[in-house]
Amino acid sequence: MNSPTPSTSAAAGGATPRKFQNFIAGKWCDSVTGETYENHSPANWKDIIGTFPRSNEEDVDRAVKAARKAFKTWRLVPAADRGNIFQRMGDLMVKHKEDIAREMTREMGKVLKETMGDTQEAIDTAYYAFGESRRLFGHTVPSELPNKNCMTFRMPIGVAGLITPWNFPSAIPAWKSFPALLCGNTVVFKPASDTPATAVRLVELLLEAGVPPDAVNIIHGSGRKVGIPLIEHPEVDLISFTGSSEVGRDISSRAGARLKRVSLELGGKNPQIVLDDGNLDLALEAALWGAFGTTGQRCTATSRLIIQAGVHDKLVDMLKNATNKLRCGDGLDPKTDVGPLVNEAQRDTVESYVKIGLDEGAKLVCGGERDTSPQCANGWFYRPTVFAGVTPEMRIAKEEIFGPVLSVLKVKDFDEAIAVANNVDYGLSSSIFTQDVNRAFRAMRDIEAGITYINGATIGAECHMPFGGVKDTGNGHREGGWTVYEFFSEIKTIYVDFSGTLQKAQIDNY
Ligand code: UN1
Repeated sequence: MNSPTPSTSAAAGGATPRKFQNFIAGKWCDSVTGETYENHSPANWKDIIGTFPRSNEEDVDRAVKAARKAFKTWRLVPAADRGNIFQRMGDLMVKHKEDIAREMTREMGKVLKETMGDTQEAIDTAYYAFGESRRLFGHTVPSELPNKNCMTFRMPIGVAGLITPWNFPSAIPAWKSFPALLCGNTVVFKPASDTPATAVRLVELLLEAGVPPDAVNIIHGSGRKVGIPLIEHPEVDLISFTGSSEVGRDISSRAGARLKRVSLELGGKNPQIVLDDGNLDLALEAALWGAFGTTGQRCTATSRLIIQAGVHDKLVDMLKNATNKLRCGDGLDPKTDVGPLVNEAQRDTVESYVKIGLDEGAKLVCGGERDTSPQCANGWFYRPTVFAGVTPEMRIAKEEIFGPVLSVLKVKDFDEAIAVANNVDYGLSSSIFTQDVNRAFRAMRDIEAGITYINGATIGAECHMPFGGVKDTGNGHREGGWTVYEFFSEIKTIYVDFSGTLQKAQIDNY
């Protein structure tokens, strides 16, 4: 939770902070607990974004019951009509794109160019949902018996519990809730407690676009008080979660014990490989963007740079010069390259990993400290950090840090690069810089990851492509693209017999 250390009794400028509410059963309301928490801007502790309900399992129960009731009618609305709502949603988000992005930067810190991108990803997801509404295909298949047809339909499942992170406060809730609703499910949404205001904005726009009020519910609060009751509620049919592997494991076991469908999008330790024949200028740009974009707080962030020996020293030198020039500051300031960490705990984690790296004997190339520039005085800023001389068994080479820390590993050849890339428990994104088509294709085949970029950064997935990872990064589902529609619907198989006789499969025809 984004609570400040210094005293912050008033919002910047003295204005009373906005009081945000839950949206349950078609009404904006406080939690039954009556308790609230404040959320502060990570770039400036004195700026209070608003107060938000600290909800509990009673709020969850009311929301799930409303969503269950709404499911009865929403599931019967023609998919194309549901789709039209997402066309309007896309149009509304286009109209409000800049305000949404500005509020998002204020709320979670990343620079405006990136929050505009985050909002654009949600817009693209809305228009994609509109298109998919007319493409929820099933199959028609010949029967093994005469005068009989076989086919499948995609059916809505029920109530979807969506638990989302703070690093993509528009895009990730959009890429879960739009397909969930489009497929005819209803939604109970628990946003991250660091980005509740962006989540409220999304729900307001969904309502304005025409989603029926009790088909979408939002509940603010902690994972323990809201997330767990949502996962365990008997009337929630499916869960979609993006966050850490540790929390994902817990969700999986709770959902598994109740035989619920669950999609998990978890951690990463994403490698960018640069071979001797790679374009170094592009590789540098990609590494900076991949490692320090969103202040390194992406599941897809580049956290390992695996460089072949022939270009290692040169690229590390280029990286050092370029990283030292990056300016930290408020993401709304056009001069800023890198915003703050989202909260104090996140900065503490980064600091502790830098200490671990130093203790393990890695060589600090640059960064490794808080940013003490005047514009960083009241926020959770940390200098973009590069470690060289990192070996595959070090913790900074294996564990997800979720901050602006890049570990550089030197390798002798392509085979070693792939072996090092695969030497982690995660497998979300990956990239390789090479001009050699044979090596590029071997990398596509051999890197253990859900996503591989050839001559690109590890970040920047497009909304119409499957998104997700292997190993501890997930449980086999893919968000984004056509595949997320498979998660949010289930297949019903239909047999139509027009023979006028009772035909018995496997008996009458043999
Ligand atoms: C995440 O890293 O948590 O590919 C999501 C990207 C974005 C989504 C990232 N489109 O970097």
